Amino acid sequence: EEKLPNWLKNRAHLSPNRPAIEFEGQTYSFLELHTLTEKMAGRLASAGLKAGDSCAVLLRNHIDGVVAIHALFYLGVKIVMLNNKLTAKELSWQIGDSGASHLVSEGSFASKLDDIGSNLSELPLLLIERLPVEGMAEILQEFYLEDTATIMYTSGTTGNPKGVIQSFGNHWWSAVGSVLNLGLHEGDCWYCAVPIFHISGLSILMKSVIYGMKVVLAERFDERQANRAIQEQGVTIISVVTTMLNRMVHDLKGESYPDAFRCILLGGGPAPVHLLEVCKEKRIPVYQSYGMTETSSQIVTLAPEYSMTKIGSAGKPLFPSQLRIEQDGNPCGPGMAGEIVVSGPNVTKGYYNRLDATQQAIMDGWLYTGDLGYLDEEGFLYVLDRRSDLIISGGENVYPAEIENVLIGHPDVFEAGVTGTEDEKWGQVPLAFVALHQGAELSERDLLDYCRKSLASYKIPRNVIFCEGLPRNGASKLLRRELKKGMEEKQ
Ligand code: S0N
Ligand code: AMP
Ligand code: MG
Ligand code: MG
Ligand code: MG
Repeated sequence: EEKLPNWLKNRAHLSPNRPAIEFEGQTYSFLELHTLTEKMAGRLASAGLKAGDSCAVLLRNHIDGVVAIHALFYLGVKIVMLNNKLTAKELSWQIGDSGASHLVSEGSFASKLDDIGSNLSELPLLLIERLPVEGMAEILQEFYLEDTATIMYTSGTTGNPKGVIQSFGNHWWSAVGSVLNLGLHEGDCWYCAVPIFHISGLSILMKSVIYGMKVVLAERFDERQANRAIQEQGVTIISVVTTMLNRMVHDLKGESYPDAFRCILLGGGPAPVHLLEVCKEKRIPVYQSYGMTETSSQIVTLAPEYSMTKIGSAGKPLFPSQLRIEQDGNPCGPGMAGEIVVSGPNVTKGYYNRLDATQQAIMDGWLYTGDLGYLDEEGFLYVLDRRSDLIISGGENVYPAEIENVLIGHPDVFEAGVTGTEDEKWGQVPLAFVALHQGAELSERDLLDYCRKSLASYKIPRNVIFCEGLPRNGASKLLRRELKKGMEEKQ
């Protein structure tokens, strides 16, 4: 079995004095980060965590969160990364599904933690600021590439979210694939304002220890702060979703970025061509990418030399990865649209405890993404459409089925359909179409308040449109893409 020396420990051995991470004005070297991590590992071990456990974590972007994540790796504990925007109900479901033995979190989530505690009364909760003062732990000296490092939940087209298994090898090869494309410059510094519970953020932490590169971590995204970090604090690379890039460009106005700033890695959803053109005009170095939780971050990226001539394309696969377009089991030629199918050592082995979903998505080592696209004559990928009705709002995934299930749960609701609608700020937001039971009376506001108990705020429909019935095909399957047609006709 292939293994590598414990990443952060090894990095602290090789380049102890290099800056590892800056948070709220304080910079920690790799040696300091390793020392903090060793201590935290000891404290987590005294609190009961041991090798082979899986542990759910609910954390902010914070130095203590980064230390906690590394400490769990040191202990050989699999980490279930929880999206901190979710409601207690959504979180409880994921924690239960993941089989996590503990929940590691922090006091700032107190009210959510209370509710999770009443749903999962047996689950031990460890607050990182209230761990035993010290403890000794046996630290993993090596990471086996096959071993599970992290599990991240993504919602499905129907039914419940699935835990994507990411191995140490997936993370390693993702970091290697990225650097073989972007290169590594002396003094590189990556700005992380994307959440560390998403692979967009976690992959930056992985790159930091693997490359020996500094990260500037922001607790939350603020466009002025991000622009200032680039202009004044030596940031050379930043990861963003479209909403963030929009806000940064707007905030920049007539100002520009220094020459040393070399890459805005844009991922997590579609990029409007007009925004890419504005960036091109302003000489803002945007690298479009295509990737997903299942590929442990970008798997396709537009290389520097093509960023201007192939505008709108997501680029070519990273060196360790492969891609093809398929329709009805046959490969598509250039220009022909079909499903995007990918493979490589960064691609997940499957979903936690979901053999069916895994076998449906992965065949012969190839992942069927469900996304639609085509390759041009030179092999550049153009993404045309997202997997089954997926709505992406500000880089967060919203599945219509998940919202529909909540809406239908209301006693006055007979049937419900959800679709995405364009939004200038978020790209898309969900829009609900609802038919009530005969004689029922229910206001939009009451129905949305009802949704708030179950759904994260970014999943709450922008509006509810009450209607007589929903468009269905002969087999009575809901035709989500026709929901808005009815609306246009009525207006
Ligand atoms: C866009 C962000 C930063 C917005 O957050 P912000 O401005 O801090 O909002 P809040 O102050 O928290 O809330 C204010 C109000 O706005 C609502 N709201 C917040 N977020 C959203 C949203 N996404 N959609 C709709 N509404 C939202 C709040 O609800 C609140 O309203 P009220 O007051 O009514 O409650 C933030 O959303 C954000 O960080 N987004 C990015 C998330 C992300 O990283 N997604 C990527 C996930 N995908 C992947 O990781 C795979 C691809 C990948 O790896 C990648 C992606 C990007 C870049 C690089 C890579 C890579 O390959 O490395
Ligand atoms: P997630 O794993 O939550 O980040 O979701 C990944 C999904 O985002 C992909 O399956 C695509 O549907 C979508 N996506 C990612 N990159 C792009 C892109 N360049 N263009 C269009 N959609 C994208
Ligand atoms: Mg904000
Ligand atoms: Mg997403
Ligand atoms: Mg009902």
